[in-house]
Formats: sequence, structure tokens, C-alpha cells
Amino acid sequence: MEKKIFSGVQPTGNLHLGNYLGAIKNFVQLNNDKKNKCVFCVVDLHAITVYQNPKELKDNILETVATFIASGIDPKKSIIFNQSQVSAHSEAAWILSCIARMGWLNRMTQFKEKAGKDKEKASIGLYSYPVLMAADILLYDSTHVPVGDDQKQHLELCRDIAQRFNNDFGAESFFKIPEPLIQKEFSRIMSLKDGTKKMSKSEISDLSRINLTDGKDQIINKIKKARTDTLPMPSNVQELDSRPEAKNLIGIYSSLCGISTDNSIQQFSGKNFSQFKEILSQILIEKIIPISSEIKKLLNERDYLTKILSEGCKKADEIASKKIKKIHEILGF
Ligand code: AQP
Repeated sequence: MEKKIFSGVQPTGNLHLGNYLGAIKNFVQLNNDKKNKCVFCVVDLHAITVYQNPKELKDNILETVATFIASGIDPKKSIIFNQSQVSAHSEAAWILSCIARMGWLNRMTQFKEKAGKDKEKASIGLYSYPVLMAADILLYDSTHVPVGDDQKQHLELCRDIAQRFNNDFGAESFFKIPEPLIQKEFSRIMSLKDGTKKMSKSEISDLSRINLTDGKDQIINKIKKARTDTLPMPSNVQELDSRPEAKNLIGIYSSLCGISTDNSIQQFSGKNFSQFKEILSQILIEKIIPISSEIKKLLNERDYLTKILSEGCKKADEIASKKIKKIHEILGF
């Protein structure tokens, strides 16, 4: 069956190992399957739900495209574009915000986490972010959405919005009901400083994450300083439940090597963390440095990156504006 894939990444800088292992690595595999039609979006409208410096945003948009290409997404095969350049996204988000219910959005845990205690000061965009995400996905009749585990709830909301629209307007299967594609293992990479917190771009400490632009020495230093406990390496999977930092580092190792957690545990059982960390650094260098070098090279080719976006925008606009036209007809505009 042909799969229609849609996913997005925010151009908020510091793309990291979590974004790569949780999402982008999966994008590359989907891109490589001839049967799939993939759309990968740089979601700049999502980024402005919190303040962005305009000059940095411009650079980060190109850096996100560079990261896609450096990781192995082929712009001839997949559509790569930025959200703000296809106006159908903003329009569909408004329309769908009239379908989504306050009660549904009130349950979104990411808003609660990101807004923190000061909800009154959060932007309305941050609150309605999942509605824009639903618009992104539904405009392309997407059947599958590869995301990290943190986006699962937003995808469920997208399915509810699609179903409600179809029911309210008697437009059976007008919006396709998309399936999440979430990796069973390693779908949430945690901070190197706290195994209970997600690795994230906005975390102040750079030591909490491996950035996809980090060099060899930075990787070695960050892994050396990564938090662990005082026990030797675990000898079974059950032990990981109470040892979040060990679980995270073993998860990163397993994901990079493409092996199971069990297999990694057997390799390192009883050894001390410093031996494991050396090997982990080596594998990170092997996998991340080629991407990091390619990103740096591509960032000197701004015209090339801009051309990829403008060609992608044309293709995306063609699909999305047709869908908006049909939405207008259904609504009676
Ligand atoms: N730590 C993570 N582990 C696994 N997957 C992750 N993703 C993000 N962090 C992790 C996945 O990466 C894709 C793109 O994410 P995004 O750009 O939309 O931003 P985000 O999820 O808000 O990422 P951050 O790093 O957590 O940013 P901030 O700090 O700004 O909140 C998504 O598929 C996401 O699941």
C-alpha cells in the first residue's frame, strides 16, 4: 500500500540526537522506500508560538533543511518546504480551530509542560499548536505520521478533529484518519543531565544534549560528563526501570547500533560506565560526525538550500490549495 507520510520539525535551533533518533532517522527510512510519498515540513509557524529572533529564525530554517539533507532525505524524492510559505496551513488551522473543542485542548500535556506555572502569559498559539499540527497533516491526506513519543497525544487529537469534521459535515472519509508511526523502542531520548527529562532544544545547558552540529571533542566531553549512577552497568532489563540515566545511555547506544536493549546489556553487563562511555562516544562520532560535517558544508550553500525550499513550496502548495478549495465547498463558503 502506498503510504502518504507527513512530518515536521521546528526550526528552533540546536537540533539534537533526540530529534534524530526519535524522528529524522525514521524520515530517512521512509524516504528511501519507493512506495512512499513523503512531505517533510520545516514548521516555522509552530516555532513562533514562543518568541523567535527573526534573524536567527531565518538561519534556523535553512539549518533544518541542511539537517534533513545531511541525514539522507532526498529532496528529489520527498517534498521539503517551510510551512509559512503555504498559506493553506494557516487557513486550515483557523477552520479546524472551529471544529476542535476547548475540552480536548485542555487535556494536552505538552501545553501544560511548556506553559509551566504561568499559563496566563503563554501565547494563544502555544495553546492551539496541536490544531495547526492537525491542519498540516490533514491537508496532505497523510496516512502515516512519523513522530517521537512526545507527539502521540497531538496525533490523537488530530484524528479526533478529522473524525468530527467528517461527521459534522457528512463528508465521509474526506479527511483521512492518520496513523502515528512511533518507534517501539528508543522513541524518547532523555537529557544527558537528567534521565527523567526529555532531551530538548530549549534546555539551557548544552551539556544536556548532543547537537547534530557537535564536533568530536564536544561529543566526547558531553558523554564523559553525562550523569550516571554509582552502580556498575546493569545486567538485566528490569534494572533499567529504576536507573533512568543508564536506561537512556543504553537506549542511545542500542538505537545507534540498531540492536536490542537486551543485546546491549549483555555486551556491557558488570563493566563500569567509563568503559561503556568510551565505546558510546566512538559510535556517536561514527554516526553523527558525517552528518555534522555535511550540515556545516551545506550551510555555506544557502542558495541551494533556498532553492530546495522554494521548489518544495510549489509542490506542497499545489496539493494543499486543492484541499482547501474542497474544504470551502464543504463548508458552504
Ligand atoms: N528527546 C526526544 N526524543 C525523541 N524524539 C524527540 N523529538 C523531539 N525531542 C525528542 C521529536 O523530534 C521531532 C521534531 O521535534 P520538534 O522540532 O517539533 O520540537 P520538539 O518536540 O518540541 O523538540 P524539543 O527539542 O523538545 O524542542 P523544545 O525544547 O523547543 O520543546 C518530533 O517528532 C518530536 O517528537
